[in-house]
Amino acid sequence: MSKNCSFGYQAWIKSQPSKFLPKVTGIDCFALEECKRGLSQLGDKENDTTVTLALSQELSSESYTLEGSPGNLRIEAGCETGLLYGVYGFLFRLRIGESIESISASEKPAVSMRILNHWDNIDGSVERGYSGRSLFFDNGQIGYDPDRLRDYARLLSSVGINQISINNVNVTLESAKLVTEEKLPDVAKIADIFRPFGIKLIIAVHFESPILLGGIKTADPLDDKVAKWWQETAATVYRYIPDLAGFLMKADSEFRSGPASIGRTQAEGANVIAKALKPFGGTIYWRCFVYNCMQDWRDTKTDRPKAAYDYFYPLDGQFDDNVIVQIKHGPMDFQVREPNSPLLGAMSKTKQGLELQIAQEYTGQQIDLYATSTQWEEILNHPVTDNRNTRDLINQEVKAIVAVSNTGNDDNWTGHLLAQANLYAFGRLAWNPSLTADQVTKEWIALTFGNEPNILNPLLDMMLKSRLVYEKYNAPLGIGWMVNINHHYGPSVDGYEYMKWGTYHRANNTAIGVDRTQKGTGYTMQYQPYVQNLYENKDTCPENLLLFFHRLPYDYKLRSGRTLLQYIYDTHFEGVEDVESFIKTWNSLKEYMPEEAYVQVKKRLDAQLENAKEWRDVVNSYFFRKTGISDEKGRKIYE
Ligand code: GCV
Repeated sequence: MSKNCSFGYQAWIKSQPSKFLPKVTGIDCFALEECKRGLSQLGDKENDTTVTLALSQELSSESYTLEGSPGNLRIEAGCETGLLYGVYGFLFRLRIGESIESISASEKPAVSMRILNHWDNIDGSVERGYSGRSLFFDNGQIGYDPDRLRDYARLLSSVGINQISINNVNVTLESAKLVTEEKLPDVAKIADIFRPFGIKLIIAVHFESPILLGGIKTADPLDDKVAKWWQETAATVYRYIPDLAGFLMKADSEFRSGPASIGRTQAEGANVIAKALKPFGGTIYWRCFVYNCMQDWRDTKTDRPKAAYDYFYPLDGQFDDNVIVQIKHGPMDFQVREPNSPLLGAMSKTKQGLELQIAQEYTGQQIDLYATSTQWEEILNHPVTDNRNTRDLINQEVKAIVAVSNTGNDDNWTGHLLAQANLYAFGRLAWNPSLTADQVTKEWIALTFGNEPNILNPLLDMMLKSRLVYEKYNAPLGIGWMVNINHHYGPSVDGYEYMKWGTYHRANNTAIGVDRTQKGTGYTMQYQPYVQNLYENKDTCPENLLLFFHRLPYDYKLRSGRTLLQYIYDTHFEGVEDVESFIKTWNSLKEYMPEEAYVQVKKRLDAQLENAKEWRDVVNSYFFRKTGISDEKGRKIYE
């Protein structure tokens, strides 16, 4: 049985059991059961209401309407999954205190593919997972708690997520086998759990599977035997899971093989699988995270952020129509601040997926508070041309919104209780990218803790500030990467500096940053002219990205009049003070919070404070040692 504790398995759809038996009528389907279930657990409010569920041919698939009147609520949708979304939408509105008769809504998802990628390994570990172990795998095999998985499916469906990949994109021999007859019966059982919730499975596959599993000598996408192997594999997989959404591929990336390693293009690599999936309606999600991870740090010509565009842009028009090229939002790798990838929106004849990361790999690992929604709002607002931003690409060039999941088998799913808000926000923003971070965070707080202003206002304020606070004590002004190598938590200013990963700040005793302008690495030239001009020029470049695009002396004057160096000192001191004020805010909420929630978050905030101090001292000392210049305000910097 699922745990019913208030902050446990039910998360924002947590229940308060009651004896109230609602009248729910209409089409007999899973959504109707979910509606009864949800209402019966909602408390004793509105107990003389009749809820009616009906399909409507006028509504497109997945969209729904809610129409309340005294004693009645009508949910209409274009398909059964739409009804389910309508049910959750209705329950959410009730939960945050709307009265049935005032409910009136018409909802339609902005994009049809709203996807969560799990980086779960067959041994049960989760790559970049900070919330316990895998929900799908255990000890070398498929292993899960079916009740828990059903709760998970409900949680994801309640925010409109409709596809999930279950295994890590770093596919091993063991996880490559998920497409074989040996494993498919068990994978199909997972698909069965998610199906009623409108969620389809994706399987991450290995580029060399034709060799590893098929015994063929090559994985060359232009080899007939390889094409045949993928076709037969697709046919087998679809026999077990007829509604599989497709396959996901990480190729030519971080020591993984791919078409480039045998002289083929990314399009040739993707298309052979696309053709195999096509008869079954499947999609190949082909990641664009392709770069040289063996760079010599002495080489200042190669510039990692240029790689994805260099590989993929020339191939526009060559990908089959069931290929989605999945592009990380930034050209580096999920740093606290990056410009958007110039590849997003650049290819007019290629279907694209926008890849975000909910898992806080570089952003505090669910120890530090970090509301990802504020960053995503910014990503969606990022310009593509003078009159189009990234949000405008959605359902145009961008056909899928994808995120790396932050969940695991911890009781609260996400390690940090407040990180649940990030999973919630992803679903809501993928459904409706016009929502703001403020709106989705408010919704989550209201659903989770109630909407009493005493709780809502301070908590909202703290969560919305959290990303900027994290940024203050981290790597400054978009430079990124000053982090402990491999595990990515805590400061190490030169951690990546002399490594092969292409992630350099190149600080010396007078200057820091990489010149990515036309005169430098030329990266800015990958953007459309409007964005190119914005970043090319120091005076128009957003200040928080200055060191991503420009190499500047420490005495460079920022718009505030402060020097670059003083800015670094100031923000690192402020970051610690801000975390101290988060702790004060959280303490002030103690009386309104369930003990369990208070204690859990308090522990994380205390750990965050230690982390912020460590960052402050390491970063400030580093620059003091480089420059010999003290803090203008005379604060303590270790020598
Ligand atoms: C799944 C980064 C992470 C890796 C991850 C990779 C990717 O490099 O550190 O853990 O691998 O991104 O997105 O493929």
